[in-house]
Amino acid sequence: MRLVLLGAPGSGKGTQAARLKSDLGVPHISTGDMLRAAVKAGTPVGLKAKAVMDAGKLVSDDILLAMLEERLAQADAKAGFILDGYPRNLAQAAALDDLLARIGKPLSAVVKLDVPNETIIGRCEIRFAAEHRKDDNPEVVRDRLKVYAEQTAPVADFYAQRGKLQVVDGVGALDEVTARVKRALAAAA
Ligand code: B4P
Repeated sequence: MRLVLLGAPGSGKGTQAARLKSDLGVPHISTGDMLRAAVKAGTPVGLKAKAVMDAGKLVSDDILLAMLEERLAQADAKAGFILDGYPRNLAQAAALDDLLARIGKPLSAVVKLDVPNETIIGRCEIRFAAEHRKDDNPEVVRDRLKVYAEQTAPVADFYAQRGKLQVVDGVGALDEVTARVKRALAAAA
């Protein structure tokens, strides 16, 4: 299974990917987690990414593609992957298509978690209070939603035009949302 999870920041991509990975027997690859680990470790990528992430903007496409290529080349990704947070704009979607075509492994499915902005703002407020992630600050969340609407929302159309997109309601108990994603994957198979 080579799955892309799409959705606005805070729509639950990371949460659902973590629940699906053992079922699907593939790793959860989160570009947000990879960038946060690079920031924490103070690597050259992390140093470049920190201010951009704290402001809720997108880190450069070159950095992301290099990071992703390296990750997909690792042994555990041979069986497939759940990609969470990538692609985030049309250039990244085209780069991913090229990369997967080169290795002869196209995507199996693309699932978008649909969650209204008010719900997202509420979820990020709760996480901000608990974890103090700078990009969960309510003002930054509004900026991230703007970046999402302008740059990431067209990625869903990109996959819809290729007949790959399944849209799932991302509001509800975690188990309910997981069950909806599984049903969407079964329908896509
Ligand atoms: P991400 O790490 O991808 O953003 P996220 O907010 O964690 O989104 P996610 O949808 O995974 O939400 P989660 O499950 O955690 O990106 C962070 C930043 O990294 C970006 O802004 C950007 O700067 C950079 N970046 C990453 N990828 C990039 C790329 N490809 N190109 C350029 N830049 C990139 O859920 C959020 C909260 O909601 C959690 O607290 C969770 O507990 C809660 N929740 C989830 N599901 C729920 C439910 N059903 N009900 C109630 N609460 C729920």
